[in-house]
Amino acid sequence: LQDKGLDKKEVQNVLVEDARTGLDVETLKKAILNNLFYVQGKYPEIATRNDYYMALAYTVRDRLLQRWVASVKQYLEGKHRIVSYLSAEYLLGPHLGNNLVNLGIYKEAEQALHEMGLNLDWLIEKEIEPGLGNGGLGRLAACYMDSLATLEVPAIGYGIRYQFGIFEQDIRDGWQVEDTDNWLRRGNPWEIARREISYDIKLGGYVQHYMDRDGKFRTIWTPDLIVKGVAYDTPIVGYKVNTTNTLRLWKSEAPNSFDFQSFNSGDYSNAVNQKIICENISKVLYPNDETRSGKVLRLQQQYFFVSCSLQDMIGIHLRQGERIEDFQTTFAVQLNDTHPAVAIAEMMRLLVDEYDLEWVDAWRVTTRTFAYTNHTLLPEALEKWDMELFASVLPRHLEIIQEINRRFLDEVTVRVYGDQEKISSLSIIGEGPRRYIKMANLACAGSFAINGVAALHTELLKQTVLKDWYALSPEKFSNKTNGVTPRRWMVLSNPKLTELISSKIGENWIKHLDELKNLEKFADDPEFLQQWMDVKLEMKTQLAQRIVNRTNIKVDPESIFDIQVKRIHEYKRQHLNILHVITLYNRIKQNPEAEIVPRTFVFAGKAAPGYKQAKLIIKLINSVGEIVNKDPDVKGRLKVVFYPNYNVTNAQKIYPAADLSEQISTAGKEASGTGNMKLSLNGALTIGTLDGANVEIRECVGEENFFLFGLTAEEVENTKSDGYNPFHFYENNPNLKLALDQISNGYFSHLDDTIFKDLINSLLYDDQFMVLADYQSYVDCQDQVAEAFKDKVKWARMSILNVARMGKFSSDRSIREYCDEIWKVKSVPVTLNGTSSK
Ligand code: F58
Repeated sequence: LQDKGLDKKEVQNVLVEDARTGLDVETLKKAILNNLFYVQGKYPEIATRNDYYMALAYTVRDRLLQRWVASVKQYLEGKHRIVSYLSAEYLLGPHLGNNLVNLGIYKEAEQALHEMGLNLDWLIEKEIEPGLGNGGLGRLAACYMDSLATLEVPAIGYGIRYQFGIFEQDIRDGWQVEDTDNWLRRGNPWEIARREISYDIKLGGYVQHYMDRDGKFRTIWTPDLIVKGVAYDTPIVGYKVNTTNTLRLWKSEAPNSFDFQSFNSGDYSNAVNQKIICENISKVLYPNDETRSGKVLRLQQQYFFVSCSLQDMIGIHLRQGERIEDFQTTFAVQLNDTHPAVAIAEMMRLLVDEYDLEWVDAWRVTTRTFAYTNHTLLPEALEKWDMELFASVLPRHLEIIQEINRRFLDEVTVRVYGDQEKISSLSIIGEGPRRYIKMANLACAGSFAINGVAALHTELLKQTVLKDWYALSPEKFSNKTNGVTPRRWMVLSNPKLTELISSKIGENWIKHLDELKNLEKFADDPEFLQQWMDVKLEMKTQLAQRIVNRTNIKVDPESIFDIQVKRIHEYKRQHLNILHVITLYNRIKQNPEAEIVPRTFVFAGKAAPGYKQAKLIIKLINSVGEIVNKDPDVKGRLKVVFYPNYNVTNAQKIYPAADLSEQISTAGKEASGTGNMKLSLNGALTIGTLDGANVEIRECVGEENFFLFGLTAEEVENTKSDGYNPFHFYENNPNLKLALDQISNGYFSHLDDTIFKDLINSLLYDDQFMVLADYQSYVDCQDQVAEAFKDKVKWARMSILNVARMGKFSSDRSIREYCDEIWKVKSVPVTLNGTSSK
């Protein structure tokens, strides 16, 4: 400090509460006007809604900065192991409301704005969410960042600052239409560009080896292209603690020194082209779900963010005065699926080529640093890279992977006594007409821990896709069932239910979700039951309003809100749900007086732009809706809604209004699911298969509070190996036959009998996902749902018990398990003005 001409006292004074840090209503009001003036350059009379949003956002950011700086300082002063979460996706959702909740100043901000004649919700809704993820995997990363901070665990999340996040979905004539997500168009008050933190990343080119004067082997990698990664930091504050961790996202740019030659030689357009190529790397999030083709840019993205992140971590480690050999004492690095798995090869390259470590020493560091989470069992979704493509982007890493594989297979051959099948299953390099690299195998070989994301998923991993790895190193395997943060998914999104719960059991449950248990004793209290039903009805009424605004469909808040919101995928079986809708519709048509419990079916979710069947499912939902919603015989008893552009913002409005949560994937296909947890936590009952975390949810809430149907994972496999014939189900089930025939012959599509042909054919003659096999069991189960819903009080009681027993599914619990069992890290409370929490 003295070097910089600063007095220690002066610097510390910044931390004393002042106009930029105070949390009371008066100070907040002053700060908002101050920021309106000094940041937006406006006075109230001419300020726009966005100006006010920005003024409030900067007011909140000032308060975060104080905690953020204190956290960084405290981490650097002591010797603490830091969690480094590597994820290609973070589906954060809007920051403003969440930061107000976690800072504990939501009410104060609301009051301050109210006194200024403004409305907080109106400003919160102005924020464009950062949709830097596809779905569950990206959202899990965001929940985990929240829990790490809340549990006061030193952590950095590393990822990519995509200029365009997940596409925006619009529905036109029933079809999905994609639009680009220009989320940065109004600026981003939540990030700080750290231009001084940047790294050069090499791509392509060739490798040379030589022996230096001291007889040491040296490697030179001469790239085709160098790109620069610049750090953009976002603070992640924990709930009512000072701890504020960093989410560091990398943006790609052209290096400063860039293309002087072309420029000097007058080749201006080439220089501009090269700049564009560099900027393209962090341009757009790939929307592919589960299956994807080998795209060079995707591999470049993965390597780009992983290399920036590892160089950054090594820098932090060395600046602490530590030896490179002890890297793993400073960082525990979690690989969120295989997308960052190239980190294992990059770590070896950095240690061996740049820091001169011997191979065995480098491998020791690497294999004590990384841990790998698997998120899928679908074999077609396991990442593979064509070897030639890989070599064209990362020539040095191919050599390193080959060396890792050579040494690894030497060891394995002895262990499996030459069993060729096992050796080729464990090999990191796949043989065939074209050779390829198996990223899951690289991740397993280079990690000290491997986990699945739900109990069933971990068991199936051990029995199927990672069977030989489990046999080789059972001690590496463990289960870490997913969880969700109750801050965003209850306190922020469902304030009414939050308040009702807290009025009975206090507020402790927000940080200790197990305490929801204490609600059980109120499950028979008539007053509480009534309040519970009132809150649900109010949330349904609000959603009904949004639905009519967005889709023009009028729905009845008293009907069952039957909700399936998630990515559209055949394995998630939105088409099974729609077959049930058609079945109810047919009951009405066959007997208009039939007793039908009114239902509103809400669907939402994006289909990968290149996934034909998924897009056809969206069209089918809308086509069925068009007929059912308008048919006078239905008398409004059934409504089908496709709510467009499912994202975090919309999810927050949908979950609180759900009565019934559809978790109907083919058993054995959904790794865990997290929407199942959020819906249940918000008081919805689940209709579901024994898949993913549904199994554990059912165990917790009790089988009497869970609507179970369908084949088990084992039965699915047996049915398939016995020669499953979907056509047989079609022929022998008149209701199923009728529904499928109606779809085929154009009943829902203005007599066009061609549109849904591919979908129907795949169901009748292939049906990989057992839709027809599970149809009757599903319909029967739905009949039980309808029957149960008739008794509103009984339903409310089930709903309360359900919520009371969801404590396990907090991401705090998941993160505690990762900390204790994998990362071996402890919390480090951050003090501010002498206290560690609000
Ligand atoms: C999801 N995977 C699982 N992948 O499907 C879900 O069961 C689980 O709850 C969740 O992870 C969290 O563990 C998932 O969301 C992706 O979005 C990938 C993005 C990159 C392309 C391949 C799919």
